[in-house]
Amino acid sequence: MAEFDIEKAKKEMEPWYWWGIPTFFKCPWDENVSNCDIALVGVPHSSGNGSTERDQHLGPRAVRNVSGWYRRGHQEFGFVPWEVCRIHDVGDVPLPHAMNNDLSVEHIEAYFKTLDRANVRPVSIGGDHAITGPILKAIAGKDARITNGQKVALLHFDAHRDDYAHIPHWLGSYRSAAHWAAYTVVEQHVDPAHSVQVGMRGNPIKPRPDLHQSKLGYRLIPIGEFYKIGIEKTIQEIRERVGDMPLYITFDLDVLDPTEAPAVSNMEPGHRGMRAWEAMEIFHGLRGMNIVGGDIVCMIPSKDTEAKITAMTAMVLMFEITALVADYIRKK
Ligand SMILES: [Mn+2]
Repeated sequence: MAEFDIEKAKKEMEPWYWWGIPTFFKCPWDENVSNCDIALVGVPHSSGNGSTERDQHLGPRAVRNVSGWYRRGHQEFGFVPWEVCRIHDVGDVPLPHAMNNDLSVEHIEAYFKTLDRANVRPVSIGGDHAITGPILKAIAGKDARITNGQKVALLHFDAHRDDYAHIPHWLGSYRSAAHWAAYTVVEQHVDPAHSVQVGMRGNPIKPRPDLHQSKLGYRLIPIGEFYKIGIEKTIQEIRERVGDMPLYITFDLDVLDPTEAPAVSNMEPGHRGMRAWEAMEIFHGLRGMNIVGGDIVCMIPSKDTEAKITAMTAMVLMFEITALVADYIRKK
C-alpha cells in the first residue's frame, strides 16, 4: 500500500467547501466568545412569527452548509476578513423553550449580553425577525459596552416595518417579529432620529394614509422611493442620518425580490423587490462606519430551491456585513 500522510492531506483539503465540519465560512468553532473579535452566531428561533411557515430555526444550519464555499477575500475592500481579525463560529444560541417566543427572546438577550460583556461584535443568522429586539437590547443602550452606553442607529432592510405596536400580540407573542422595531425605540436602545428603514413594499391589510410615515420617527425609504432616488442617494441619506453613531444592520431577506430569495417567511411577490446586488452596493457604501453588528433573518430553508439560492444569498450578505465590521476593526 502506498504511504499516505493523513495530516498533510487534511491541510490540502481545507479550502474545499464540502470537506470537513460545516462551520460558518469554515471559521474556527470556538464557543468561548472572549477568544474572538467578531462572533458569527446562529439564532435558530422560529416562534416569533408564525404567520406563514415556521421553519426559520433551520436558517443557521442552511447557511453553515453552503458558506464554506464563500471563505473568500473582499475584492472591493482589498483585504481578507479572516486574516485581519479573529472571526469565530461561536455556535447557536441555546433555546430550550423554543416554542415560547417571549421566553426565548429573554434567553437570546441573555446570550448576547455575554458578547457585549466581552466587547465582541456579533454577526448573526436567524431565525425570524423577533431575534433582533433582544440582540439590540443586549448590545445597545445605557448598559451596553459595545456601543459605549449609546443607543444605536439602525439600518433596517425589510419589506415590512415590524413596528406594529398597535397590535397587542402576534399569535400570543408580545415581543414578536412584528413588534421589535417599536419596543427597542420605546425602551431606549434604538435612536429612530438616526435610523433608516428601507425597502418596504406590498399591500397592507387595510389601505392606510400613513403607510410610509413612521410614528416612531424612523426615516422610511419604501421600495418605490429607493428606485426613484437610486443607490448613491440612498447611501448618502443613510450616512447623513446615521452620522457617527454606532450602527446596527438588520436584513430581512423578504426585502429582496423573490427571484433571489424565494425561501422567506413573508414573501411579497408582484411588487418589485430589491436585488441582492443593490443591497451589496449599499453595503459597500457604508465602509468606514462604526458597525457594531448585524443580522440576516427570516429564511425558511425548507422552501428553498434545489440550488439553495436563498441560503446562498443570505451567505453573501452575511459575508458583506462581516467584512464591513472587520474592516472597521482593523482600522480602529
Ligand atoms: Mn422583518
